[in-house]
Amino acid sequence: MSTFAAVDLGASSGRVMVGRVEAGAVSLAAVNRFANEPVRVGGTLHWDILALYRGVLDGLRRAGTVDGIGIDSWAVDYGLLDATGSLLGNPVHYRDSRTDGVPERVGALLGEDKLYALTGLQRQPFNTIYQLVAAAGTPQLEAARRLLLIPDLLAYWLTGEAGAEFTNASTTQLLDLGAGAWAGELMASLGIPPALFPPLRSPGTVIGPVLPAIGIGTPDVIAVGSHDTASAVVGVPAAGPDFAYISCGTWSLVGVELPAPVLTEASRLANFTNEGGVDGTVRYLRNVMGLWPLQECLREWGSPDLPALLREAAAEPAFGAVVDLDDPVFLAPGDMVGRLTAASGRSAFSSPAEVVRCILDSLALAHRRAVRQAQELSGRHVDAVHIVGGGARNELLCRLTADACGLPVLAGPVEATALGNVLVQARAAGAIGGGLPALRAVLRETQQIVRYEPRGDAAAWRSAERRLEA
Ligand code: ADP
Ligand code: LRH
Repeated sequence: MSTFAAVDLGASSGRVMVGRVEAGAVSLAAVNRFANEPVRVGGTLHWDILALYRGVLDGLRRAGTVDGIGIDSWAVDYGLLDATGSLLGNPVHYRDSRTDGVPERVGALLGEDKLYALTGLQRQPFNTIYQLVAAAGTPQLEAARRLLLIPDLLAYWLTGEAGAEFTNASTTQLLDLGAGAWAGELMASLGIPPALFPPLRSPGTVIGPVLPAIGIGTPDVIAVGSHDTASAVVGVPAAGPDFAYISCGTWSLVGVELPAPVLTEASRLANFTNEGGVDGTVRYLRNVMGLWPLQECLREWGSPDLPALLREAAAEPAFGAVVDLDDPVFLAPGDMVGRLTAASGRSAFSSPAEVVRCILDSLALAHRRAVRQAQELSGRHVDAVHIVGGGARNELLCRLTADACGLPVLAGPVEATALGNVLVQARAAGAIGGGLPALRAVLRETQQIVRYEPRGDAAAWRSAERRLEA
């Protein structure tokens, strides 16, 4: 039996899990879970990176002897190191407002179409490219000699080895998609020093052993799909190629897996992204606002019991209020109920359950739109939608998504990201063989998956959709 530690840092929480791989089976157990609570300092929203690192170390200590460690996290954010390798300040959170107006400026300078042709990436205000343009001229950026994305930063602290794992590098909008290399000219044209970026590394390569001084033994740290969504897509238990996935947590990442990017004008205008996947695949997807609005409401209400609230929401009438969750107005933290109320056109909601129902009906509508668009834009027909991540625990959302898409929803695994992380390590260590279909077959045989059949009323969903378009 081989044992691997998966470090998975999500926007709402982090965990260290131990995956056991034996005779074509995989099992997973959590050894540490910790909250990921951003901190606003001097008007800027930061990640508490040392608290996260402490959670990682505590978890690795509890994991005991392992054959490998893989790290994945949310995309786009980075730490800057000075010439001695010291971290220059806390990484800034992608929801910080420092990039307001920057994408428009960069787009006007370089041409949105040219940027899309080169990088294949969606335009999101938080892309690394815009964060770096926003930070231009700051003493911190001037002093920086290295930029490391979050999983690469943690791997650097554990091993002393600096590098940039490919799937996460593909989310920066600074990668030349065709060449599979950093886009040096693009960086230079924006005054971003190309020398900041370390060499790329592929999922499945060994980064190096943990430094003995850390005191957790010296297992190898292995590069996985270090973008959490890349690992989540590995962890989708699909039986063939004709599936859509929704990696549903803080975000809903909705799309299909393709052998080659889609770079059409229609794709660019729909803001679909071509992110790098494991084994040379393309994650062709759209960022849908996901469970973030719900998380923010729960925070506002003082963390009430979620399962109880979801039961109440299930009893609320459908489509009482729907909002367009793709609206960037919902991106920033704070006053989510106020923003939902304004967008719904109502004067007020009468209860938290009504707000939750509005969020989930609206999220199911956004899932429907993105699943349809992914098929139209890519030409890939799908016959099922897989929901993985924390959202797979939300029965109401899974049911509404099946109804909205008019397709069966297969929900689970909840920890698809950690499983994808473990399987890529296991393959690199020779504990398991095969391509993505073989890894997914292991998941189908060992993980719990719940099936939701679509029910009736297609007309009701069409009319709710029209209400949003009006
Ligand atoms: P991230 O990786 O972005 O931090 P996760 O995949 O961990 O996100 O999913 C977190 C989400 O899972 C929460 O926002 C919450 O809505 C959902 N969730 C967690 N537990 C439950 C539960 N018991 N019932 C329904 N939904 C749940
Ligand atoms: C999900 C995620 C997503 C990115 C966002 C910044 O955790 O990695 O794929 O777009 O965070």
